[in-house]
Amino acid sequence: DCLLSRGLGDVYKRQPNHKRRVNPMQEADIRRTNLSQLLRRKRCLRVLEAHSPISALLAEQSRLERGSGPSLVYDAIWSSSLTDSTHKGLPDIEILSPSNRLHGIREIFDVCSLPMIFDGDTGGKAEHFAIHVKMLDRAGVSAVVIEDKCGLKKNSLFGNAVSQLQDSIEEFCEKIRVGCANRSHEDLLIIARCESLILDKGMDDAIERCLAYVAAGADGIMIHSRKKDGLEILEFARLFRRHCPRVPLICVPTSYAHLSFDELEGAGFNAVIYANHMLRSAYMAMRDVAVGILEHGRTLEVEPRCLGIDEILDLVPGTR
Ligand code: SPV
Ligand code: MG
Repeated sequence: DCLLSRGLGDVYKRQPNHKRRVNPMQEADIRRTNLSQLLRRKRCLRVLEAHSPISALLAEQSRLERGSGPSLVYDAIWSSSLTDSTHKGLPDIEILSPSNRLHGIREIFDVCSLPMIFDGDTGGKAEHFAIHVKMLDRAGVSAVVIEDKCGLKKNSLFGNAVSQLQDSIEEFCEKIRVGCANRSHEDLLIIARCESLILDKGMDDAIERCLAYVAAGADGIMIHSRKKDGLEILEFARLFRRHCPRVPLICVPTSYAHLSFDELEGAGFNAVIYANHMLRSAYMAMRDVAVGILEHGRTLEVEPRCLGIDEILDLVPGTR
């Protein structure tokens, strides 16, 4: 109990050089539990994508001190199917299974104590999802999000520009029930992601589905939208809250990037996921640096786009 209420961050801080006194099972329990505790404690969580140990370290170390009020930090990391696939040079079409991705997640967990929300794509076949839930549970993942699509999954931000199929409410509810039945801890949250707005099925369809998913046992809802003005996401939150005032509600403001965290929190969201920004920013800098060295025949001009060697040495504990 004492360990759980302190959380992993504090356990690590007390251990010089990240030497842990907790055993791996305790560690997985603490990490898994931290997300549901945070959701109870805070009105809205900030979640940043991490696709590698170094990006996870940066997420954990990022802190904005403010004169008054508590400093701002990220509460959790998002394991994105888009960035995990891209990082490996593969398309975001569910080609990496959760068991493939767990190798990278264990490396992340070795250096970062934040809880993780795992993007589980469609969850695959219910029989596969049952096994993947057990694996994620054992590793200490805090939440798995599955989306209500079926067939060959394509990235949501394509919308109807590519062929994407939505699952039936009945089939998807069954997958949620299978997920819930196969976890050994209720602290592993099963979150249902609704793609009705992505696929232009309308607000009524989105609300009907989300209510069915909650009734089937989903611990929370992720609602996704690719509309740039952000109006439909705010409207969804308003309508959903009428039916479900307390069910955790998550959004991914990639398309409606002008909406601030405070605005989304005010609209009733409980977690805001910045789903791909660590990968996009890193690889933009890499692309420019690679071309810049060719262009200038030296590295002087690209140095401002690179982290200083001193900063790298400070970033990774145990380097000095
Ligand atoms: C991801 O990050 O892989 C997501 C969010 O699923 S999106 O790319 O917007 O579909
Ligand atoms: Mg994804």
